[in-house]
Amino acid sequence: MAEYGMILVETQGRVGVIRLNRPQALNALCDRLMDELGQALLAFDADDAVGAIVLTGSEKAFAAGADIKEMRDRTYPAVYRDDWIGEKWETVLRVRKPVIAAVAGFALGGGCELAMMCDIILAAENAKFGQPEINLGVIPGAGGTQRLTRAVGKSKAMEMILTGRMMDAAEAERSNLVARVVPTGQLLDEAVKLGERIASLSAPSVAMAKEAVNVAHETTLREGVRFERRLFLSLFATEDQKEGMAAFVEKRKPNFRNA
Ligand code: CO8
Repeated sequence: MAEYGMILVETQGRVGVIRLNRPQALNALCDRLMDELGQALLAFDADDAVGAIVLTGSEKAFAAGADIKEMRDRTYPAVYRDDWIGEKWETVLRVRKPVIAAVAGFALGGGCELAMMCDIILAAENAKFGQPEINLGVIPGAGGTQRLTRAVGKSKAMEMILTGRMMDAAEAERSNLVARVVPTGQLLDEAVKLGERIASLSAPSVAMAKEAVNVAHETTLREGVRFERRLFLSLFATEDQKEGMAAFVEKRKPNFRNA
């Protein structure tokens, strides 16, 4: 497995685990970290032995945002020319396998945006989510105004983005920002367990289910349902559909071959 300087990467069973590991800066998302994260995500996505990916940080911080020290002197012509955000920040959106964000501690600014780009957020009891960019004289830049609003609704998103207020884990669960809250010490185990469950299922149907849910954010209901139907019907071309339904009828566990 590749060696990285700012992340730790391992597999636990069929789950690829990426841990952001820049403790002295609360996992602030500098360019190098984002490059490494992108490489690790694409490597797991290409690895047939991996069925789901968990992205996590430390107990104190998932990530306290983009690196303010690195960002402060950037100029508009340079960030525009380099397609800074698109290039470095959106790799996670290209991953076809499910990505679970396991969030403990701070998920602020770009950290909250990164978690929201993942497919499922599991929160530890000590998690804190926020978009504090307004305190720095800017606004969210990696999708925060859009994804937070879709997740929690306009009023709460406005309040958080206009004031920088943080939301704790209980509020995040109530507001549908996260799937579930778990005890802080059990976060990684719970995330890996969830990843294992997903990885045990048929990979083509998992990938298509993810794609179909994501389309709900991008299109009308009518088009979305049409898209879902096309994917649903296409799964009848897989061996796993025959196996899954035969196993049900024969009252046994399916043996999916991802084919
Ligand atoms: N960038 C750089 N360094 C950071 C960051 C950050 N975002 N957050 C924390 N650090 C550093 C601190 O500077 C400090 O380093 P040092 O010891 O060298 O001074 C170290 O981490 C520990 O931090 P604190 O001493 O501040 O720890 P506290 O426990 O007292 O406070 C907080 C924790 C509340 C999380 C506090 O650190 C904080 O407010 N951090 C900044 C949060 C923030 O504003 N995030 C938004 C950043 S802007 C952004 O994300 C825009 C994204 C746009 C899209 C992406 C484009 C690339």
